[in-house]
Amino acid sequence: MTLDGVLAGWEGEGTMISRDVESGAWIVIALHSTHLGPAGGGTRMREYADLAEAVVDAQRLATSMTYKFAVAGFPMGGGKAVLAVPRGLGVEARRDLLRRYGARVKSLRGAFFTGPDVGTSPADMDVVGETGAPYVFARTRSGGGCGGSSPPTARGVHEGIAATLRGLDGDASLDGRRIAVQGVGSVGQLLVKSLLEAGARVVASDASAAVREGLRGAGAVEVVGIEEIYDVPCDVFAPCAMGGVLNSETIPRLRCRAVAGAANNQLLEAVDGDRLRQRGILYAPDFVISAGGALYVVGIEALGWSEERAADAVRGIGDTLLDIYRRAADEEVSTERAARRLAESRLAQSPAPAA
Ligand code: PPY
Repeated sequence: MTLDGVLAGWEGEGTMISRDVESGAWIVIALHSTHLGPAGGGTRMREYADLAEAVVDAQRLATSMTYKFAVAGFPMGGGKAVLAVPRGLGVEARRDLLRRYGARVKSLRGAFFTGPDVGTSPADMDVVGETGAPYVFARTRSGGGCGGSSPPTARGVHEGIAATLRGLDGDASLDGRRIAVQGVGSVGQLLVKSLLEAGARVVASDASAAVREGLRGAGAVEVVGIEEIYDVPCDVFAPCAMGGVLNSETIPRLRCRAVAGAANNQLLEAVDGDRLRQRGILYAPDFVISAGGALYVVGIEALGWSEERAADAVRGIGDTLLDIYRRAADEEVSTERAARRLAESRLAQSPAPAA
């Protein structure tokens, strides 16, 4: 798609694009909605084929953040930033880019809050925060933040998988269940660990051959190739890598009873939610099950919550999913559509409800 088409076709509030001349990176900040509060969302850093692809990614991720906060009843809107970097960016150049990016975030004067995402870490947020404070969340603990969003994201997904199993057959126990995890990155590896501790049998894959080798060496999980993960017979398929993995090519191959994982934007198109429903596969909408990091970080750093209260919000993801599964069954729609309806009803309430 052309950049004109991408920018014209989005229903969000605005997309800001700036060129970081020194590094050759593009800085894309997409603000989808500030209706319920300032737009919050992580900063993704990776290489893209072109600027249009980076903008589409930022916009889709920003939209998902609006839904994520709305379903959770948080006074926050949805946004996302993408740093589309050139190949081979050096450590120093990367750090300088993060500092200039922080200044860009600060120039928005609080319309956008950010934190880590794919390709950035809490330590990176310390650097962004040098110029972007106070609009930078999930810094390291020594940097004054809550230490990152991956652990609460993984905890929320674990709760969500258990709730999804309960939704399937009334039993939330993970003991003896077979779970296929796609992507063993910062969230996926924590999820694999907690699933194993709960007695699940884990089959895993990762795009990196080195990561697959490491997993094989550790011996606790069965490792399959990146294409084979879709064909694994299992109770739950847990996408924890990139978006768009549930589509007309992959859905017919799935041999799972449910899909419940951490990745953002798992469905390539909304109709893929219907495809899953037609196949009788229970789908945990990604913007619900992956919200743990956002809820924990925003709860603690923006809303002044205690760790206990934030942990309760993360645990609540399980009940939220069960509520959505009931609504979907009652309304005879996909779980994706039921979750969107719930978010849209919250967005229609004005002023924003207090969290
Ligand atoms: C996500 O859940 O995908 C996020 O981007 C989490 C988030 C939200 C707000 C600030 C930092 C990270």
